[in-house]
Amino acid sequence: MAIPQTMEDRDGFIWFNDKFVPWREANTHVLTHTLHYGLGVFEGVRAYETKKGPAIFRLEDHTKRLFNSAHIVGIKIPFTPAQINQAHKDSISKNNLKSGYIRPMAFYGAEAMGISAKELSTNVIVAAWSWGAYMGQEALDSGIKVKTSSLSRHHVNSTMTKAKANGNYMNSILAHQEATNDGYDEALLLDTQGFIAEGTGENIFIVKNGVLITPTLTSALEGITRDTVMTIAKGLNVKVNEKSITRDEVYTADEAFFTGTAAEVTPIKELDGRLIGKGIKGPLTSKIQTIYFDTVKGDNPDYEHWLSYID
Ligand code: PPE
Repeated sequence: MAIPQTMEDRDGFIWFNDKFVPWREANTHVLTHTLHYGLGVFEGVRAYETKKGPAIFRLEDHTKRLFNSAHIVGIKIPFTPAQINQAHKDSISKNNLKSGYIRPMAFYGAEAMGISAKELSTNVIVAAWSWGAYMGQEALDSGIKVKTSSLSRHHVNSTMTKAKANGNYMNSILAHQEATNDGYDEALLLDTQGFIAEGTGENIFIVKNGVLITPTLTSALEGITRDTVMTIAKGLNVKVNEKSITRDEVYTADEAFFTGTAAEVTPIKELDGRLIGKGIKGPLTSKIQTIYFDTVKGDNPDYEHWLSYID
């Protein structure tokens, strides 16, 4: 029987502080500051196979968010955005990928310990590997079962959710564990006021009377897929409303779906045991999902400017 491939034991190369190192040698010390306290920033980016070869979707926007995240938490990235963009492209070509998921991350070194540590170096990696549908093809086709989490999304004045910061994901992992242990596919987190915030790694949309509704961004990540979907909706002349949403508004919505680089456009068929609409992928969700996949795969000339081909 084939031994399952782990994330550390595989062939390929990882961009690590401006050099490509063999995959199995891309290591860091156990006293690395970020490993102890979680202060680091990262992105999740996808490259898709197109007729003109692999293309990275909205690369510049992801890199901008990476630098914004670093700025929010006070990390200095010792590379330019152009260098990081190039590292993404090179990671795809160096690993001979036609498509894949790309994970850039900036993290502190092991020069010192303690929360007071100041003289820390910033390390940057960009890793790329093949990664299919985040929750499986069935999820994209038929939708998922979601549970409102007992855990709140971070308060706006706690870890600051506009930073895609490593430590924020402890909240996501705990919520995801709770939901999946209870037999659901994913969790939906409320903010500290009780309004809908986001999934553990996705923004949420609902559809009501033909209008697309999504929470304001006070306690959620400023999702790039969220922005893509809002742009697609405007192109379809569908009204988009950003506002506070309550969980019972989701129960009574006609359709609902999650968006994210990893999750793409994933329909939600039920929340807390209540079917949403007919409990299937709704018509507007379906239309947006189709346009989304056409867009990322380079089959939509309207949005080709979002693609960075590998040169
Ligand atoms: N909210 C959260 C909390 C989040 O982590 C993501 C991305 C989003 C919203 C959607 O953002 P965007 O990808 O820009 O549309 N989550 C990333 C990490 C997932 C993981 O399992 O790791 C992702 O989708 O790549």
